[in-house]
Amino acid sequence: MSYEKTFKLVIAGDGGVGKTSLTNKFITGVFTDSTKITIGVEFFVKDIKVETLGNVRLQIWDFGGEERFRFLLPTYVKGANGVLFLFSLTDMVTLAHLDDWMSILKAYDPHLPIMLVGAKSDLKHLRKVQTHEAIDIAKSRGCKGYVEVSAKTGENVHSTFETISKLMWKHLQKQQG
Ligand code: G3D
Ligand code: MG
Repeated sequence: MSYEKTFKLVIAGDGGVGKTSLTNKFITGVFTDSTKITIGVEFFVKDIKVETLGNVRLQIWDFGGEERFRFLLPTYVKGANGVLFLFSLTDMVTLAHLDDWMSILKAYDPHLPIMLVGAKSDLKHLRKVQTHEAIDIAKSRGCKGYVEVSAKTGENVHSTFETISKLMWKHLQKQQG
């Protein structure tokens, strides 16, 4: 099987928003209640079949969002084809941090496809960010889409990776003219 469509996908966002849980759920289909803090960067590969694209190989970079690893970020986004920016629907501050990340990502590639992802959608009673607020922010910051996911229930997990795959392919084709 050939993988001409190999993408580097960066999972960005603050510590604790659910990056590792989402990645685990997507890769293994399992939600684990206690994830360890990600030190530096963790790296995964998953092959999927995407409607209209065919076989896609995703290299997923799950970043330790903790402040002390920030210095790694510019190196880490090098060669990225797309980004899922995660925030927790239970914590407005994690959404406010989108701008910090955007400046780093845009400096690397102003047209890099970035999807805004509201995580932990199952925690309805703890929700602090409304869907329309997140959509407004996604639009105003030039994100290519907005989706709400739950690594716990699996809601929208697979489709999120499919959508970003399509966006990355479109972007790559533009780059290659
Ligand atoms: P990070 O990789 O962005 O730092 P983690 O975040 O994936 O490590 O998740 C941080 C905490 O949030 C974990 O709980 C994890 O179980 C929880 N979490 C992640 N995604 C979801 C989700 O979709 N639903 C719910 N209910 N919880 C989620 P702990 O207790 O280990 O801190
Ligand atoms: Mg993590």
